Amino acid sequence: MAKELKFIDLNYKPKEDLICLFKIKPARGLSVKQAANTVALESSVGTWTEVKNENYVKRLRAKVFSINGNLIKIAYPEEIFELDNVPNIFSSIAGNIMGMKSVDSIRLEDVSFPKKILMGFDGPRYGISGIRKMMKIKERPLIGTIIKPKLGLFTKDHARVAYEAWSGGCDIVKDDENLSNQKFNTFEERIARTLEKANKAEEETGEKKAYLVNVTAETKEMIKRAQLVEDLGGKYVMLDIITAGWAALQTLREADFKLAIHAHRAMHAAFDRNPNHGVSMMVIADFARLIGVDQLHIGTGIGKLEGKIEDVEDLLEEIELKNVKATHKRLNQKWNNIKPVLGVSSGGLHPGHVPFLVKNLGKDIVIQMGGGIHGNKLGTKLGSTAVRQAVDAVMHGIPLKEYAKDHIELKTALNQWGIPKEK
Ligand code: CAP
Ligand code: MG
Repeated sequence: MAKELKFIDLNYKPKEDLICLFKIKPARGLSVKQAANTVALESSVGTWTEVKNENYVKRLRAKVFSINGNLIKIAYPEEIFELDNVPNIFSSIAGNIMGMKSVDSIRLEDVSFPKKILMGFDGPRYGISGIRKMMKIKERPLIGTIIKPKLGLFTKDHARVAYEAWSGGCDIVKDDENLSNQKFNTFEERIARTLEKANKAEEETGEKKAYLVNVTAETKEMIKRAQLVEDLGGKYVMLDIITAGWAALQTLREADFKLAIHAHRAMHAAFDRNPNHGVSMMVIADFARLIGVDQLHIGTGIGKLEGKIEDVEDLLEEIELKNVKATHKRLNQKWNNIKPVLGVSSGGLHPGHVPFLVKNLGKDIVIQMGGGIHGNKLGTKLGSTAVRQAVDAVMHGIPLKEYAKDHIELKTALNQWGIPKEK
């Protein structure tokens, strides 16, 4: 343990630094200040003992400039990073420190990027307004489905289910996170056949229909697959950004396809579920926006997966606003030219959840239902119609129960799953 707290400077006013907000629980016998010093040291230029040339690199020290109970803020001089290399940044700010003995637990709650880092990235190609323009949907939430069963369908059935969903009223059909290039449903055949159905549904309905195929794979293969999507006239690709990794997301975005990127966050909970340790979803969302996803899963606050609606609202602000204001658990961020990302609400949703989602998250979201569409007793097509009806009802300010009286698809869904009481 360092005797002098050289990495604490409570008078420091950050300028062009990258700021991190951490929640830490010091190990027994240590104060928050001592533990914070160790965090700043290990995540910048220091190690467990003094070494030669320390004076030489002094200017690159990270500085703990705020301590508020267990919440500490650390400023990292931008010079210590390769500015356009996200894996490199994570190796410092969420690297060794996550396993240090001097903290019982440590959670990176938020990060705020200085201008120089923002300038190294393009952010989303389309963002909310670009997606709305592409899909020709002005105001209402976008409606999406995930093909279910999530694995095992043969390609022709996958394409048929997609077609039914589009015909019934979905705008977006996406692969599930664990579908890639399995024998029963290979990538090449799936993209070709499903895009054919998207075109057919577009012609028949006069609406835009998008297929979000999962290109998650080793990076060269990922690029090959994205290229094929572009060549076949697709609009979107989907990437499992956590399992593929930050470098893969950078590779995909920097390849500069004309495709929108839908970011699935499978495995995020390994980092963010423990409220005292790990990396928060806020941080994941920040880097996803910085690199440039167009859509990002942010949770529901009501469906099958862990997460409070307040946290989902905070996340939505983080990815949508131009200027994000600090709260006790969040840092401010000016996003400059980086576009807003469209939030995706998904996981255990059914039509009865639509009023809650729009009330709490607004209209600039994608509402996604897998089971809540394909599980409808009337089947996929009418299951999609039921969601569309729920969205129409909410957009016209009509209670679902009333709208369901002369809309049998919605009525069926509500009979199956009900309308949850608001907490
Ligand atoms: C939803 C889903 C999505 C989750 C991801 C699933 O299906 O396809 O992957 O929503 O979670 O596999 O669970 P259902 P999140 O609609 O049938 O639940 O959005 O929280 O990242
Ligand atoms: Mg899924």
